[in-house]
This record gives sequence, C-alpha cells and structure tokens, in this order.
Amino acid sequence: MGIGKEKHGYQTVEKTELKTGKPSRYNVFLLNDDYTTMEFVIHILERIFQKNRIEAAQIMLHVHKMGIGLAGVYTREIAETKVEAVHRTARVNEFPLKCLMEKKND
Ligand code: TYC
Repeated sequence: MGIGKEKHGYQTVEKTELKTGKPSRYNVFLLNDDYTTMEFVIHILERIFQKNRIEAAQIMLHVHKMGIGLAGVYTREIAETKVEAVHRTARVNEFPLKCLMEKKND
C-alpha cells in the first residue's frame, strides 16, 4: 500500500501491490424445479457449462432426484457470469430454472 498526498485533511491510500496467491474458487449449482424441462437443463449444461451430452444428462438427473447438483467450479467473475447466463437464458425461455454460486473452503 502506498500513502498518497494529504488533501482536505484525509489521506488517500492506493493499493499498488500485485495480488499474490491463488484466486478463490466457487461451486456453481443448479436447483431442481417442477417446470423446467429436462431437455432445457441438458442444453444449459452443454452450452454454458461445456459438458458433453452424457455428463449433462447425468448432472440433470442428479439435480432432478436430489434437488441440487454441481454444474462447475470457477473463479468468482466467471462463476458470476455463468449464473447470470443461466438466469437470462431461463427467463428468455420462460423457465424458472435457478442457479447459485458458493465460495469453496480454500
Ligand atoms: N424436475 C424437472 C422435470 O421433471 C427437471 C429438472 C432437472 C429441472 C434439473 C431443473 O435443475 C433442474 N421436468
């Protein structure tokens, strides 16, 4: 941290050091509901989470049976973008599909 010029009685403090260490990783989960079609969830897993059709169908069935399932693990900004992409695509297609992210214990 560098201490800046005094101005109006306050000190400005700038962060100038580069980040060190590994970025935190986030689990991105899909949630079950009664209305989204199985085919649409598979499509989301293929297009947004880069799963092949077999993996996508397995994850979808897990969510369908258990209520929640892991779609992928990403750094914060990428996880946020995936969650938004799921919600935007679901809304456009009038499905209530929900997705959430949770910081992993690092
Ligand atoms: N339960 C849905 C159905 O029976 C399928 C489904 C699976 C929905 C996974 C959402 O994240 C989900 N049509």
